[in-house]
Amino acid sequence: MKSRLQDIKKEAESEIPSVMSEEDISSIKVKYLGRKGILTLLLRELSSLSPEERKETGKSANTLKKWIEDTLNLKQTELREKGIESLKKGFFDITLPGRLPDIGSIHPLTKVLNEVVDIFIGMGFTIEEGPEIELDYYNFEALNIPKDHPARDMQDTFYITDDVILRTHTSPVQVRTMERRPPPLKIIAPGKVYRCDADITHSPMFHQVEGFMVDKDITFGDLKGMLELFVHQFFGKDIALRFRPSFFPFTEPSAEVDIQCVICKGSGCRVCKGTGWLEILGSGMIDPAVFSYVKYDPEEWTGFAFGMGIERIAMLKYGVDDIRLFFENDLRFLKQF
Ligand code: 2U9
Repeated sequence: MKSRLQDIKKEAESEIPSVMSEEDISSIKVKYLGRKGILTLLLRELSSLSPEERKETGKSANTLKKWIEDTLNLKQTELREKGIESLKKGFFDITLPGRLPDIGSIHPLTKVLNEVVDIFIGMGFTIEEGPEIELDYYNFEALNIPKDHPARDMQDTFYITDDVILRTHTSPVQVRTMERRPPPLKIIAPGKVYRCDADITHSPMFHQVEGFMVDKDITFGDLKGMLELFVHQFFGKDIALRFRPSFFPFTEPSAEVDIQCVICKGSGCRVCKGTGWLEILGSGMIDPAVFSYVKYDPEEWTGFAFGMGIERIAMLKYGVDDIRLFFENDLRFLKQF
């Protein structure tokens, strides 16, 4: 038994100092100290020895048992500390939050378009839509735009054939609506329009919202009231506006609307070119010639109309100085809205 103990001791001393993992530690524990472990079995056999031998071998066996237990405990502590050190070296911070997936947001033009539309819905207007590929008749002819008008030029309009074009404004929607429905009408026409033009304030495709109201006894006063309400809701109650005489083939009289510069509040700056005012939309009383095209009696019905470019309104509201930023899809720009 003495020599068996010697063999166990030799084996333990040669293999325990080289353990590399927690798995090694538990399998060595089982091998020597488990219920059927080699040292456990030897300790059980001690009772068969004489008292003298039992005392001597028992002492050596218990010393070996303690050495195995202490060495394995030490090894376990060392391994755990090493593990933490190697985690630290790899800068692995388990408290960092995980990476979130990119989440989309409403495009600033959609946001502004929806805001404008919502304000007019609040005043009782309803939405009408129409085709972006349009007939010359609805885009120009029925809107009293003469054959020699510069807007009809190839330089300004995208032609598909002689009679078919990409619409240059959403006004044909109103003409089509009047053909389908008798007055009174109170509609807005939002949508994409196309013009052969590109620089920092013009894009070949842009968005418009046009409004249109036809009824008995509609006056320029109704137009002014509605547009004032719109400006105060969209830009703020403290923003002044003015109506400046203008000309459009489809409205008479016509006016352009300016608002007090939203940047300098009227004192003059780079954005308003020192004038203190910014042009935001065009408007007027519907020309009786337009009513004649759709067989509305101009003696019985009057109406007003207005139109605005959404990109321009968005640029003024948010101080954006280049229209192309809306179409480049740079997330650093889009995330600001
Ligand atoms: C019908 C009759 C009249 C719509 C109008 C304007 C004035 C106007 C511009 C604003 C900036 C176009 O995007 S823009 O370049 N629009 O100035 N639009 S009155 O008048 C109509 C529409 C339909 C049947």
